Amino acid sequence: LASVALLADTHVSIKDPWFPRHASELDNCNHLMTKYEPELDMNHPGFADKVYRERRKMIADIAFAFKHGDPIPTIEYSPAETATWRVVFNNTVDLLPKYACAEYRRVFGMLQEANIFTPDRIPQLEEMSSFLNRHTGFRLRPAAGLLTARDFLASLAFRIFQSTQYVRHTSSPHHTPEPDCIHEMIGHMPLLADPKFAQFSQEIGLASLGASDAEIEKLSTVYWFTVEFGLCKEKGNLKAYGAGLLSSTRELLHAVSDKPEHRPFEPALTAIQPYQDQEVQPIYYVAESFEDAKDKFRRWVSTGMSRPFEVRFNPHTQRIEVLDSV
Ligand code: TIH
Ligand code: FE2
Repeated sequence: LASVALLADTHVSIKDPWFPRHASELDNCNHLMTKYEPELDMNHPGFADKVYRERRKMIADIAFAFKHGDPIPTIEYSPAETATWRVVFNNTVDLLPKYACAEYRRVFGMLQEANIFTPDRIPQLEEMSSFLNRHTGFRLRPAAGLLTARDFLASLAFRIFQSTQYVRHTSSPHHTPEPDCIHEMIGHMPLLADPKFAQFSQEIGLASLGASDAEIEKLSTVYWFTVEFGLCKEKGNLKAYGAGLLSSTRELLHAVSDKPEHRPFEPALTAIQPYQDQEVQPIYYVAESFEDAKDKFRRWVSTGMSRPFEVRFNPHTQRIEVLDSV
C-alpha cells in the first residue's frame, strides 16, 4: 500500500499542473496582456483620447467584476460607437457573398433573421451568448482586453468564449490590431454557432490544458492562423473563415488578393511560423475544410504534446476529466 501511495504522490506533480477543471474556475483566468491597452501603449489610437480611455475603463470594470453564471451586463452603446459598427457591418454584408465561407454565410443569415444582426444596433453579449448556446453550447464571458494565450485557450475547452465588449476607436473602423466587440460579433460569433467549427475550437482549448509554455505558444499560433486568419477552399476559390479577416474590410480584401503568400494548412509547420499582430498578415494558411483542419490538428496533438495524461470535457457537469494515457 505504501508504494502505491508513493507512486500516486510522484504522479501528482506531473499530472497536476493547475488548470481550470470546472467552468466556474475561469473566474481565475482573466490575466491581461499589457500591449494594446490604450492607457499603456503610445501607439494606440485611443492613447491621447481621454474620453475613449474612460469608456474603456468603465467597460473593462464590468469584465473584472463578472463571475461565472452571472448574466452579462448590457452596455448602452453611443451613437458614435453604433456608427462604427454600421460601417463594418455594411461592408461585411457587401463582401460576404463573394469572400466568406458557406458556414459563415449560413449563420450570418440566421442572425439577421433573428434580428440580432442589424446595421442599427451592436448586439449585446448576453443575447449573443444565448444564441450560441442554443446552437453549439458555446457561451460568452466578458473579457477586459487581450488575455494571455493560456487563459484564453483554457476557456475554449469549456465551450466558453472570452469576448471583449468595448468598441474600437472611431479613427480605425477598417482595421484595428486589438480585439474589440465588433471583431468578436462579426468575426467570431457566426462560426461559433457552427457545430464543426465549435468542435474544432474546443479541441484547441482542450489541447492547451496543462500544456507547457512552448506548447501554448504553438497552439496559439495555430489558433492565430486558423480561427483568426484562416482561409479555406470552396470549389477551388479562396474563402475566409478567420474572424480577423471577416471583421476587417481592409485585411479581408488583402487576404484573398494575390499579394500575400498562401500555404496549405499543416499544423506542425503552421505552429512554428512567426507572426506579427500589428498589421495585415504576409502569409495565410489554407484549409481544405473544417473537418480536414480538425483531423490534421488532432493527429498533430496526439503525436506532439508532452503531457502525460489526456483530458475530456463532461458537458453534464461542465467538468474536465483527466485520464491516464496508455
Ligand atoms: N484586425 C481585426 C479587426 O480589425 O477587426 C481585429 C483582430 C483580429 C485578431 C486580433 S485583433
Ligand atoms: Fe479574435
